[in-house]
Amino acid sequence: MPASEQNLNRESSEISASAPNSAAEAASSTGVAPVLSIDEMKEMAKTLRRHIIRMTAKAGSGHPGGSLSAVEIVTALFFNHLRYDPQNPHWTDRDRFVLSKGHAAPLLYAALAEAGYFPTEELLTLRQLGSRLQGHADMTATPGVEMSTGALGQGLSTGIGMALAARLDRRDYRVYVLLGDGECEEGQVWEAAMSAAHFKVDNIVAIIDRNRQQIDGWTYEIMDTEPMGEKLRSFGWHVVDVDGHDLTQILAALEEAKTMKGKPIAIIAHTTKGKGVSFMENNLEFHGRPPTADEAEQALKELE
Ligand SMILES: Cc1ncc(C[n+]2csc(CCOP(=O)(O)OP(=O)(O)O)c2C)c(N)n1
Ligand SMILES: [Mg+2]
Repeated sequence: MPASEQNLNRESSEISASAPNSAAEAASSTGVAPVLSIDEMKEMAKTLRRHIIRMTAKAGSGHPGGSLSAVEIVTALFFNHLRYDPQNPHWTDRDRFVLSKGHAAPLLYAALAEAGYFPTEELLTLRQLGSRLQGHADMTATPGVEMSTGALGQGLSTGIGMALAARLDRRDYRVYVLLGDGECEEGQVWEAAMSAAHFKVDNIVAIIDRNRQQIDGWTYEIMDTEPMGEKLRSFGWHVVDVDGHDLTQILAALEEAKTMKGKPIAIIAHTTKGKGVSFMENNLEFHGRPPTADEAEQALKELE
């Protein structure tokens, strides 16, 4: 039986998130994260998009729109910028990535698999009973998932906790939190924003996927979050705007963030929901509906 099938057929009891066997194992890195060129990252972005289409089509449920909009953000992080070790997910000095918009789990799983945390064949078990790839990110189930998310509004708070822990422990890892723009309507996001500035947390980067849509409408219709940059600046953040589909701009902003002292950094990434598939772009329907078999076929053709 090919490895892919073996994986799909594994019982849930055989699949458990990899935990460190000892404190020494958690402390030391045994592998390296990939660092791809811009051209290689463009290919990787397409690969991640194809995974998202296949996974959600096979599962018959899931959130393709908000997964597709953040593909370049996650590609730049996982395949060029972040420090981590897929062989040792609990390595103490790894950078932390928190997917606060936890419904974009298909994107996170696709990146984790391509980064080497688990086999890519496992991606097709998305949302199956017993799979460790559930509909929303679960830190107790999936290697590489730092925080359980899906209830929107909480990721920035937990990310700040991780960043403050680094400071207390005198470690230089950094924390990256990806938020949705609709998610930013949650009050907790602004409590977190206020505390990050107050405590001068400069080892955290909040990246806002500014696709201008949420579950059932445009953000300006449901609850206008503009001017997002001015709001964050008034809370004491350093804010950078980028084209969220331009890898060079995203990477430049991430590098700029590393130089910031005494202030938290927000990157507002202007994106298109459903990016990369013509009939999904800016189409609210695909926030939480998977492609049908025919739609998946057409999408995959566009992503060749
Ligand atoms: C606390 C909470 N309220 C409501 C939801 C239901 N919900 C899931 S996704 C979503 C819209 C999120 O929009 P946005 O943050 O803009 O995500 P994106 O556009 O990136 O998919 C909502 C309301 C939730 N997951 N958590
Ligand atoms: Mg949105």
